[in-house]
Amino acid sequence: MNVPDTNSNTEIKTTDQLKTVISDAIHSQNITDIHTHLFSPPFDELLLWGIDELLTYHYLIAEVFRKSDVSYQQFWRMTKAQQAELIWQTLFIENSPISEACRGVVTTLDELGLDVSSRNLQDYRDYFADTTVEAFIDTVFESANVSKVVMTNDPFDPAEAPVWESGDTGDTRFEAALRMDVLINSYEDTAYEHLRGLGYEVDPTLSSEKGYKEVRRFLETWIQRMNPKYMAVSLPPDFQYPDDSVLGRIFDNCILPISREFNVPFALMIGVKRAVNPQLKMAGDGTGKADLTSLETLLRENPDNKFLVTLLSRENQHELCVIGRKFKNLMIFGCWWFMNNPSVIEEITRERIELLGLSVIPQHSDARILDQLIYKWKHSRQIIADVLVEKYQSILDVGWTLTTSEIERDVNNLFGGNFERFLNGN
Ligand code: RAT
Ligand code: ZN
Repeated sequence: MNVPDTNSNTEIKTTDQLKTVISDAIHSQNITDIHTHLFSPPFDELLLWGIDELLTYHYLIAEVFRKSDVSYQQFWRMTKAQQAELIWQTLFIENSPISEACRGVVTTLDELGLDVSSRNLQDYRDYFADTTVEAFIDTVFESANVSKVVMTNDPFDPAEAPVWESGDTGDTRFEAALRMDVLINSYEDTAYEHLRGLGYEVDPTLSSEKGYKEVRRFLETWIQRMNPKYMAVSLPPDFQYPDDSVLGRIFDNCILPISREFNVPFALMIGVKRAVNPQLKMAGDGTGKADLTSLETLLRENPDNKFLVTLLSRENQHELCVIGRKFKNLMIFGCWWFMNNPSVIEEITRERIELLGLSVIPQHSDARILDQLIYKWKHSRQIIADVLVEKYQSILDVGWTLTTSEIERDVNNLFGGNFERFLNGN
């Protein structure tokens, strides 16, 4: 975290000064990125980076089919390099790359010092071929001014297991989040067998105290192994709580007690409709508006539990802010996935600050490819800065006084302080 310098108690007098102070504070503040899909180097192939990964990001895969005649079958038969070439040709050469996901690639290449006007894919490939992943992590963290990233760690993924078992996840800038999607959303199909295979005496419908105890034991083991910042799950828009299904029983008997006992918040990412178009594979998920009554109930009935929440539907965002005003055990975070577009980030950030002041975590990157930290944070920082200028200006206009260090304090809270306090508080 940045320590405000002692000369920053000067009062801000003009709009130009305000803009400069906010811009400096936002750009010099290092960020804790609370939700990514990045991995530290020991996870090996799970850590994605480089131009071909950037171009085959699933957000771009969804876009390429709209502009290319390639069939799903043809596309999935291609190698990654061929897919990247098709996406480059279709979305960057034959059309202008102005969607947010395309623009992100252009910003990233530019920030890395590559010549975007050359449009020379081979040059970009050569740049990545000449660097090591360790060196590139430093380049990216420095360029994005990110100090920590929280990974998404699936205890059911055999590719992650050896690293967790080794006890060494390498680079400490990468922290863990214990992802619960398989346990919660696929208990009967996948998790049950897996747990049995590991010697946990669970029952197929998870409806006995013995089964709950075993799932708690599984969670405890993984909390000790990963030391996660939080446990997390993505949920469909029609998620219900309370509920006498596996989900409701796992919440009440396993996750919520463990979350309290270990002081590990539970992150809910609500509103994803998985596989709306299965032909698109990972790019095939959609969004839907949730009924937030369930979230209110969860927050009200579990006041000693801490919840981090982000929602995927634009229509839910205002209601979520109102819920935030009612429950201090809720920390709203990020503009998730289809919300992570400039116009929506701007709208949501303004709405959150108007309703909740500075008590939110305005953004996370959701980066899947290391390089994306650069553009996702560059784009979001600018929008957050613009909203802050407007809000601070409105109180300066009526005679409120502000100092540089006060603005630095606020920015520090938005980009890391609020998260730390939420994790560490009671
Ligand atoms: O934003 C994404 O990349 C999505 O595919 C999801 O991973 C989503 O963020 C999630 O965490 O489920
Ligand atoms: Zn994600």
